[in-house]
Amino acid sequence: MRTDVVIIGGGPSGLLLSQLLNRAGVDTVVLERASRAHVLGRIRAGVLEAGTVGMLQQAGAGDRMLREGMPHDGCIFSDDDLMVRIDFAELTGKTVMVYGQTEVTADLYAAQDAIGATILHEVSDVAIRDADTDAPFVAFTHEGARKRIDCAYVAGCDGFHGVSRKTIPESVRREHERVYPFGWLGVLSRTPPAHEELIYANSANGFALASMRNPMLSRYYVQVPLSDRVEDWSDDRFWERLTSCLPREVAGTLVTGPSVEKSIAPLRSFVSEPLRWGRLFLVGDAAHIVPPTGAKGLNLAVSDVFYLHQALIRAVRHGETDGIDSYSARALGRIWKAMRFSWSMTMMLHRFDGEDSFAAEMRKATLLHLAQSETARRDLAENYIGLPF
Ligand code: FAS
Ligand code: PHB
Repeated sequence: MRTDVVIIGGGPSGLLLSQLLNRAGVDTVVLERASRAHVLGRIRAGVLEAGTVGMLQQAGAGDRMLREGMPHDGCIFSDDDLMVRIDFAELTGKTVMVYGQTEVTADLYAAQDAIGATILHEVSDVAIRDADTDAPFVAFTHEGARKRIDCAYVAGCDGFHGVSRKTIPESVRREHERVYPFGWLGVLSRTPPAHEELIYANSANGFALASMRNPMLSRYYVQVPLSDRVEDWSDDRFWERLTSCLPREVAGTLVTGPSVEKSIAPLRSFVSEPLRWGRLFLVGDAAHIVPPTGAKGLNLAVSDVFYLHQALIRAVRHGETDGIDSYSARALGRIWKAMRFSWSMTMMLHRFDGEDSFAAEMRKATLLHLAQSETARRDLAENYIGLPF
């Protein structure tokens, strides 16, 4: 087989890149390790930046999002009972879209099917070969047979545990990491959301987030020690902790119910540089991980796709390499700013075991300053709704 671009990974970044390239006349093959059902069963991000909304529309995969998604003008930060509203619309003129990554992935699969894109599921033993030459290829096993695809370029959209990043020699890679000493226990429940907007709650009992998917599907998170396992948390224990973290005026009207999904995600900040090695390009979680505190993970993957799809179209269709030559530096410029925002939000809102009273007072002062300074609220809003591509 031969194609223009082999895309490793059929998550949101791989599917979006495939959709944009094919619509521009660049042929692709997507290689996905899991089954389509498994990919579609994942529950992850919930907030889309304005740039992401635009990219999905540009890809022809935005219609259901515009019908069923919930535009949000603001969100709340709370410190025990103090509630501070960040008015995105007033402070930046922009809003965000609350629409689950699960739905984004389903819409991208539907759009890919509509154009007859090639997506091979349940592939294994993917190996990227000769990426540092002008004739790269990808070997893999599919339906019991070992296969090979020759291509012009390879896009590594295979997430943190994929093969793409590790294909770049360690001597070339520069990795930066911060692993946080806690995780998020997430619950999905068929109950009305605690509040009409998201609440990021700092409290004496740690961090909690009240989010949603639709008017009868709520998504909640509480901070838990890394040593905790999902089986340590009954629904009752979860609701009790969430209630203890939310402001009393919200907790008092919280509707609880059985969890339909419950999982623990560790938190880390991670960047691997450069994003390019020869004809291999890293995209999304394959290159970087952010703590979900800033709602940046999925959105950062989309901005990588914004830069790379333009670059690959210029290279494949017009033989111009300026875009691929500048991709890594351009994408990293935005990645580091989103990395900083996600890190600062995580430090502002989480209790660290063994922290002293000074750290707790710093958190309180940060939230109080947010309440009293429009400049501080505008800075947070500009980062939350998404910095320009
Ligand atoms: P993905 O990891 O989504 O997709 C990579 C794909 O590559 C997967 O389908 C995988 O099966 C496939 N793959 C891996 N290795 C392969 C191989 N060797 N060969 C072929 N295919 C391979 N972000 C937020 O903004 N908010 C959140 O609340 C949030 N919660 C999250 C919770 C969890 C548990 C996780 C893991 C992530 C969360 N994220 C969140 C971040 C998440 O949304 C990612 O940023 C987003 O999925 C990035 O998309 P991709 O880069 O496509 O990577
Ligand atoms: C979610 O709804 O899953 C969500 C929303 C905002 C975040 C993280 C997760 O910052």
